[in-house]
Amino acid sequence: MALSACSFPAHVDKATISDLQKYGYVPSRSLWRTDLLAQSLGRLNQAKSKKGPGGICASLSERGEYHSQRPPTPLLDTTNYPIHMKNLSIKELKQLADELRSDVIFNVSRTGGHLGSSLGVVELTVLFTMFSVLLETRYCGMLAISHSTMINCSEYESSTTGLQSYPHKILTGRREKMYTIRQTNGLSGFTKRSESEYDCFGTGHSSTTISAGLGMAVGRDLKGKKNNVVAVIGDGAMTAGQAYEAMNNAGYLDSDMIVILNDNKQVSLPTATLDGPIPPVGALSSALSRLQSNRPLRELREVAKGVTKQIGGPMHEWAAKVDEYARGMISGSGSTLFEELGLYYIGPVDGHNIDDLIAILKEVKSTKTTGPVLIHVVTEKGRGYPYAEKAADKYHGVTKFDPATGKQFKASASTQSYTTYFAEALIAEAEADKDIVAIHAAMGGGTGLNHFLRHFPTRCFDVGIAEQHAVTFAAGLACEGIKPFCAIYSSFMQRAYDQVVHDVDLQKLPVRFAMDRAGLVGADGPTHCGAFDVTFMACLPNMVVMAPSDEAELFHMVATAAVIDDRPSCFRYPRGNGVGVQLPPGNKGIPLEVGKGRILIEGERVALLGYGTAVQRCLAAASLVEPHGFRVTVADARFCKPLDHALIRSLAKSHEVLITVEEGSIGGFGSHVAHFLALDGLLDGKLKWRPLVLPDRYIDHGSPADQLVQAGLTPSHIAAALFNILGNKREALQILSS
Ligand SMILES: Cc1ncc(C[n+]2csc(CCOP(=O)(O)OP(=O)(O)O)c2C)c(N)n1
Repeated sequence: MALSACSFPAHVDKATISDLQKYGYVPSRSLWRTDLLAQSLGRLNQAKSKKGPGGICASLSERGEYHSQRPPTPLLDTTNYPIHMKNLSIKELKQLADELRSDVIFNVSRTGGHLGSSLGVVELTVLFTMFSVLLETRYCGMLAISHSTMINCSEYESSTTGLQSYPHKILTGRREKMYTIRQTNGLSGFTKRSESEYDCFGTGHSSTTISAGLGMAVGRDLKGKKNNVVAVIGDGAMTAGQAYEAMNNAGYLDSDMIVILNDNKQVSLPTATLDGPIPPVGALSSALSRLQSNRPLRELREVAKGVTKQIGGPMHEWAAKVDEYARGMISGSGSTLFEELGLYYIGPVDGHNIDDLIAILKEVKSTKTTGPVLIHVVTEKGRGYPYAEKAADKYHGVTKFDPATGKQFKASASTQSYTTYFAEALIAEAEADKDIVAIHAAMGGGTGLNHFLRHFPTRCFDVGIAEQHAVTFAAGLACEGIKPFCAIYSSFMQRAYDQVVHDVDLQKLPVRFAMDRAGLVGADGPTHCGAFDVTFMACLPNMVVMAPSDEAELFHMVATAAVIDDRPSCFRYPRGNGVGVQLPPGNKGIPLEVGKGRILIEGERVALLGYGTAVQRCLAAASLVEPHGFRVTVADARFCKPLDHALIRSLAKSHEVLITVEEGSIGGFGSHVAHFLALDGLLDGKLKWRPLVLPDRYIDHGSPADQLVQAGLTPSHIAAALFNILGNKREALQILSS
């Protein structure tokens, strides 16, 4: 049964609006009055008590009304841009939130993507979008600054985490294109400045919002503008050092801005959790929980704040002391962590309660020159969709699914992911060597280390979203003779580069870096693309840099890294599944000779020298050219540093053409080969060398196959390059057009 249009408002408590109006809180078609926060909250509490527990509208899920068909969304159908929300009442805002939630669920069920985070911020999104319009803003943009939300407009600047941007996209003119999300030429899964004027900052990597928001606030002040800035940051994102650097600076600069801490008690990415919901890591999370349980003190504080503002003169000073006292008492439970950094703390607030959120934002907004304010908002990941609420991973990222049953359609594969093979290889090494430990930055599922954790609960460290700390922490462990494997996605490793250089490589400490998601990553797009790791790792003097060409090689490289104990090492492997080669017995890799590659096919005239899984495409290219009468050499470099000079010299001397192939940016493996060839005089004769690398631009999200075509790195492209260099233009064209 499809939802009927009239079923939407039916769940909204009709008492709410009239009660609020009766208390003088809500003029019929406008939200804003100048009530003080404490008064507003008090009234809302009274109003809520007439509504029953929670005081907020029942969601569709509470009525069990999710179906496989698109749900009717009468109000959302007339709300394509923020301006269309201008005259909505609170009741209608609640209905809009409900419809928005059902629309997000339906859309994601058709495309797959990030669901849980978006469901958690539906009310916040509606509210911020509304807020900006009501303040007669020129333009408003809920923008994602990775794990945070901000509105950006003449009155408001806000950003939301990239993963949380789906409701924002729907309310900012992109609803019609939601079916294209994360697909080739479709909408991005994150906010992106080039996609919409409503995306005022691009996101993908976490914890950037407060910094960007502060920059926007100070920029506004310098330009003499009056807009507000709101930055929303997740409790996970709040575990990163950058958030504290930004708060420290915000407290000092004292520019007006609002930071919304979106606390859903999930610090680490909850994907691939093996044993049910994972408790949030880190001391911050416990501090936030204590704040939530400290209700009497919160109430005292609200009272104190109200008193402070209502009275002046000596009494005001007294009230200010009460306020301070309330803060001081709360400080025992951790809230002044923010206050001591100079942010005025308000909270915790139910982030699904539109009434309370409005009251607070209105109050903060109406107060002139507040300096930075932090509003601690409590939300639930997966909110309103029962299957997500119940799931250990809260449906953080999903494949296509049936909204009626929540059942995801997962394609079966004959091989496992490189991620899983890495975990299996490391477990095998750690079984043999008790000094081996594993470290990840809030990515137990993404890195496969949840499996390692199961085997070795005391030897696996989730440090929160803190790549910089992860690397230096690993360096410290290495100082004590521990053998740390630091598993960090290639693109997230960018954030920890100075730590890799200064704390690890310079001191020649044997930290092993496992860099997952190397190369193109498909739907996640350029923010998560592992393009640069070979370039930035191989230029470091002490680093051993390797890349497996298949899953068996990955096992061997994990074993190789385990035995390299006098310097740092790293290896990269892609998103996706293995190619189906035989694995080493007992999953135990055999250490490789460092700096030695191998020849896979002996041929003539042309040598294809691949690095990493690009070797597979070299092999496929060799098969493509064979029917044309060419048998080419294919070699697997295995190491970018140290390079196998003997292998390269011999290939260069015995072939007319040498083509290096890699899925990485310029400056990587090919550049190291060229450097060696030039210094060795091997480019002074007849040899033709050509590098195939990722193009010097960012490749948008899309299917992996489409991305590879855009990059010019398919087997056909390699074969065509080969024919072109040999002067066989016709074959080159043929192969590209077939
Ligand atoms: C620098 C960086 N490291 C790791 C990630 C991977 N990641 C994506 S979401 C996430 C958890 C975010 O938690 P939170 O900020 O609380 O947002 P939520 O998804 O819970 O709303 C992580 C670790 C990332 N996006 N950026």
